[in-house]
Amino acid sequence: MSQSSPLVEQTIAAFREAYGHEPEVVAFAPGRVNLIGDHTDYNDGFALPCALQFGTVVAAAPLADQRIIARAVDFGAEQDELRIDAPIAPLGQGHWQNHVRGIAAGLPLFGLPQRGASLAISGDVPQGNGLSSSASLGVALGLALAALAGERRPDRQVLARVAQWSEHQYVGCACGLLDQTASAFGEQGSALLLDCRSLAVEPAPFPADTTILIVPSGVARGLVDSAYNERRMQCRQAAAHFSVESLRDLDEARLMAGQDGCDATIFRRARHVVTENARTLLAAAAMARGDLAELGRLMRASHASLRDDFEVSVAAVDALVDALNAAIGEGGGARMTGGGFGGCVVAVVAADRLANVERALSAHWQQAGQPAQAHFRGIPSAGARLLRG
Ligand code: GAF
Repeated sequence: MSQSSPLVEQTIAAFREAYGHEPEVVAFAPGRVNLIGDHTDYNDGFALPCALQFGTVVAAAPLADQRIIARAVDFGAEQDELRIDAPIAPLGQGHWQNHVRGIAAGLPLFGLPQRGASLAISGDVPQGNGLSSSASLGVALGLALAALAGERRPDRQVLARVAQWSEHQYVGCACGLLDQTASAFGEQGSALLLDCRSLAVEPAPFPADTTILIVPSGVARGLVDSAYNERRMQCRQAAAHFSVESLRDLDEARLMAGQDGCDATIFRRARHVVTENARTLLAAAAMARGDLAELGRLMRASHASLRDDFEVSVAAVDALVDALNAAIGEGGGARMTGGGFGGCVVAVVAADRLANVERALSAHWQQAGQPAQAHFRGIPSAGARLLRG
């Protein structure tokens, strides 16, 4: 994302039109796709996401008073206005304004500065696909507001935490830190191995000649409306049953030893997290060796576990994953990605399998009797940054 990209130009133009002058700061934060390690982040586990080429742009300039005025370019130029020298109330669930309000309320709590500001916001993360439009919005807002108040290089971990706090307190989703960390720390050409306990982030470069394909399933998802928060509670129940601080502390032997007396659903939730953590570490090692066959095997097993043990997949996603995996063969793999309940499928594909995969996708949509969903390549991209200011 550069100063001259259409999204950035459009946001700056909208800022000018709304406020009659130039923005002082322009911040960008990307969306992400997760290759493996889902529903592990809030269990202190591992994940392997990759920041993408699209995200949210926030153009900002200081105001002389303590107001924040925010204009959402993508929502018919709707505007929100709040004061940062008074308690900031959330609106009802589902309002975009809650993201702005949550970040404005959260920044001072995490030691980051802010000041009165006028903002224009626009994004190009495909909505409802589980590609973290929400985290990219939160991180971009935090960066823009902190930069405007003089902190141009805020600690990226703190930025991620503010955005997560805002999701919990203002947006209504008890998410982990996966999405915000990926958005803040993204690296060009690389996925990221996240340890959600120590918060260590390590680059995991892609093997040469691989493509990341992102294929929408046609089933839109919504984190808050879904059973996401319920899954998080079930994981806490599982940790209590196994007497561990979090499911990260459980290994397969202890899991099996503690099965007696455990509710069958709670046991399956725990089994997903334990096995997914192990798969994620193996997947990072397979990427480092350039072993696409092993990466693909792990992605398939991850999908089966999310479908059967964690029960967050849907039939349309399962069918798409099966069609992709059949066409990919040993040259990579495909799985659902993110929170689940619809959204898109991610595939890592060796260059020599791509033509086969494209053919299989056309056949899949025809057979499903559905309009073909446009798929696209994910480009592993850098994390949140200032484009101006
Ligand atoms: C959503 C959440 F926001 C993340 O924190 C993570 O739990 C993910 O679902 C599942 O891995 O994106």
